[in-house]
Amino acid sequence: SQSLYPHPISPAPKLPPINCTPSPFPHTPSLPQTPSQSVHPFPSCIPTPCPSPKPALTSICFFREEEERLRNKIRADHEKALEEAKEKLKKSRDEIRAEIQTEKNKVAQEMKKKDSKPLPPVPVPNLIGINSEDPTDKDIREKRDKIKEMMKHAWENYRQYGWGHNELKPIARKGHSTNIFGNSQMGATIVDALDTLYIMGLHDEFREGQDWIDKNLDFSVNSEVSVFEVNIRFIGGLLAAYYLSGQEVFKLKAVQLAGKLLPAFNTPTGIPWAMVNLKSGVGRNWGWASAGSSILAEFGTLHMEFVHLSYLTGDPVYYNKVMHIRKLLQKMDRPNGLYPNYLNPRTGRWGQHHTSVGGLGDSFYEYLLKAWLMSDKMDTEARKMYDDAIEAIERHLIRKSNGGLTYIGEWKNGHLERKMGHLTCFAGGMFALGADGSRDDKAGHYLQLGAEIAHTCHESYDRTTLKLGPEAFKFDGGLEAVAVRQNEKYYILRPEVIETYWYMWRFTHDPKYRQWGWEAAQAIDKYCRVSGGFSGVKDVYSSSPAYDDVQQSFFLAETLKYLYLLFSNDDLLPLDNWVFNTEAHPLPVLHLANTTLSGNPAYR
Ligand code: DMJ
Repeated sequence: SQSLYPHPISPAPKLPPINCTPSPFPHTPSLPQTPSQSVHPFPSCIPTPCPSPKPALTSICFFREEEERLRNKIRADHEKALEEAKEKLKKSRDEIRAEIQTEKNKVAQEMKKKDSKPLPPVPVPNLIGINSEDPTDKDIREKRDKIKEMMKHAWENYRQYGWGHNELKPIARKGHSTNIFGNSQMGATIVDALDTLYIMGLHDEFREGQDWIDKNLDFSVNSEVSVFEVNIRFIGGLLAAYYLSGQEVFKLKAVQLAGKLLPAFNTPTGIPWAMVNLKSGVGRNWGWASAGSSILAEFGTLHMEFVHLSYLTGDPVYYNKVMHIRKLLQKMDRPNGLYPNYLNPRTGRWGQHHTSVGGLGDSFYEYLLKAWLMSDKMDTEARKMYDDAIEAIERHLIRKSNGGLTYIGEWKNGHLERKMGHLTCFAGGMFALGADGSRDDKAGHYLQLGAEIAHTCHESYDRTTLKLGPEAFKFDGGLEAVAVRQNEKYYILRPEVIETYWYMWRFTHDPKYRQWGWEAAQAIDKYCRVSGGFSGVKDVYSSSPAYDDVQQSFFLAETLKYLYLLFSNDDLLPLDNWVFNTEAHPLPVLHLANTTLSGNPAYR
């Protein structure tokens, strides 16, 4: 804690006499910074007056004058400090306290000014499909209107009961947060929901959100946050809001926040910590992660946002950080060609050899594909890494159950666990999205694989009482797509299954995907809607499930957005022009011929 009183000031120090042996390096004398650190350039010397006019060899004289000048300056500074201290001590405790506060405010103001300097202008990418006509089919229009009404219900209640908090407790009707957002009220739901509000045409609500962000979103807080979550929800959300609306404030906030995440990369390998304190910059990993490791799906899900940050600021620092991660991964051996979920950021070695396309691994694979798409298919290195990874996944993790359901298991301790997570269901959409451009022109195969995963995940919903999917489901001992353990039976408003329906709809226009999406929307409205918003449920096999009392921010960012897009025309955010980050925030494809990013030929 800061003392209110200055340290007692001692009288001006006695300086050593001037000495005269010239320094062996007369042009680079180490001039004293403070009396205690001073290194005298003349170890033994007797003062002599300077000759006038100066002879040619005047270096000794020059240094003596310089020494004299410094001596006088130090003395004057010291006396000034002494006077100021005496003056200060005459003041009351409260006056001193007030002065300190004023000084602090001044510094904070100046930092704020520095932080909000306008960023250099960059060519705006070609933004296509921000608006679209209403669907002509009345039934589809009505379904879309229903999704919009659900969004309004979620937003209104958050605004009324949780405004500024990260999330909402819809039953208790108050704010909610988890440790991924640290201990601050950073309005996660506002930032995450912005682009959904925008594309739904909820412009008043969008403006409310913008106003809150402008006035209240502050990142100089002493709060330890998840680098991954803050990146996908906040930076992704702010960037998407910027591109859609053109409002500078979102770009500025995204860049300010990114600056606060950078210290997380200060590890011996450059693989970032999972968490960083936004104020101190101190980072660390989750206690539960294998041997102090960072998580593949966390450090491998920064690429899209960081490339956009470099694009918008002209500063390659963000791009370099994520390319460094990629290079490091490329050099590493991979057991069976698979990427383990854990990597130690101190040693650069893998932790436990667990591999998953669900939690802990999922969006790493997604971002390899999307890095390629986002670069207008120029970043072929990313595409190759994706193709290699997917081939290994197909070989080792993808199986067909006895009942004919294709599933993606998890590699653990040398064997395949026949369990699939709700999170893994996003992969159906990913396979479909990556079909075009696949190796050996296996587009048909990957579209088919996407359809099979969509079918399996639909079965996991259909085999429950609530018609909502469990967190994890098994294909073992006669079981097919059902959860076994009580703690895997919950549904927390997750988007992945609906996300896959939407991608499959865009690529095939098979009406069953709209049908399945509508079934899910109705089930959510029936079983998760409460008067104070939407809540997760603890058991999808129970006809009267308990609520978990959390309205997740990704429900507004993803679940409702994918549903809305499922019942919209394809020219709303077309997939040739937009790439959705893993939190469903759309970022435009960058035709980067006109940027100065270095390092990867794709960006020259
Ligand atoms: C979201 O935050 C993102 O989709 C993330 O990639 C994983 N899961 C949640 C939603 O389930």
